[in-house]
Amino acid sequence: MSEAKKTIFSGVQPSGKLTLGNYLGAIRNFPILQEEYNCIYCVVDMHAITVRQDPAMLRKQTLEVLAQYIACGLDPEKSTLFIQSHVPAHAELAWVLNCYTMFGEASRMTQFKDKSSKHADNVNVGLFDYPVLMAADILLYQTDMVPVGVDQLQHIELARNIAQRFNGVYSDTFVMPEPYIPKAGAKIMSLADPTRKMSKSDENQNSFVLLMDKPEDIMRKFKRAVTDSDSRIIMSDEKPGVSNLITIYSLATGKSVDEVEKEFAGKGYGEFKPAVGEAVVELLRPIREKTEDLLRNKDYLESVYREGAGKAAYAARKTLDKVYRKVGFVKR
Ligand code: AQP
Repeated sequence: MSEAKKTIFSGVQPSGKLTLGNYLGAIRNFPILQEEYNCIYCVVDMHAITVRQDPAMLRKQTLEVLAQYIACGLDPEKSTLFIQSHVPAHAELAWVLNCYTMFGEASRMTQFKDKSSKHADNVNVGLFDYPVLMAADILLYQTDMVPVGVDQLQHIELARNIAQRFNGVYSDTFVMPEPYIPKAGAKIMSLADPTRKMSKSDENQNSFVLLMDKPEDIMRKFKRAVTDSDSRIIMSDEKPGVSNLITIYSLATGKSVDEVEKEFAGKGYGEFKPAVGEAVVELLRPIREKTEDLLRNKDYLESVYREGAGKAAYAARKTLDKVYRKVGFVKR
């Protein structure tokens, strides 16, 4: 990792299959950034256990996310790819940062409120502490920019507040991270209810598209996507379903919103929805095929995550040593 380049950090939870929302909002941007920056991308398995996971599934999904990172264009020679639980400094820094996070500010996190209502039988302390662990993930690597979907903005703001507080008490220790939010695709909406975010934990299987979905499933989901009774294909706040489909089609084909509106002027949903489905099938086909190939080569995946953890641990240790010294821990 060169000193001159700025650092990018981001992570994805292996808490289920990745959706088109995860891809368009976050992962799609990861490979673009790796040409110019020191990029560190993590599979955040420690975050995933804040809700109940089946252990065998969690192991499988962790490797799947790693394979999908590579299938989406991340090059392990250029970016550091690793699994969060392999670098203990994440948990160690999170503990210290807990002591610099106010209960009140953590209580305001909307994701905690949403997830605790979704998992009312398991509102554990880890779920509450999730944003502090995320702050540790980011601050450990002296991260300049964090590419995420818009739903993560509040957590990045909290990471900045914690960093500022710590820097204020002990002098400059952490770089202040900035969010990197894509202009389009920052919030892909549910296909079944376009007022809600597309989310892999949605009970309605037709509300989300998975990166590993078969073409016929993708086509079915788009044909059923909720729109409205006015059949014009235009971007408008009054037409959240159609606007969401236009965004998806525009990102999948590389056409601008204007071009899409012109292409479908005078045409109805009967033509538009299958066209979006086909564009997404073609966007995801190479990713699915490459992921399947990579998952057949476990030795290669293991070599990637081991080497990645080695590089990440080295960088993380430098920050953690500094933090331990500043708070007054005796040197080991
Ligand atoms: N619908 C979305 N549109 C744009 N970006 C999205 N992201 C998630 N959903 C959308 C972005 O994907 C990255 C990884 O997300 P994550 O796996 O850490 O978890 P999440 O945000 O909790 O995703 P889900 O699908 O909503 O999971 P569940 O259903 O388990 O809560 C992040 O950068 C996120 O912004």
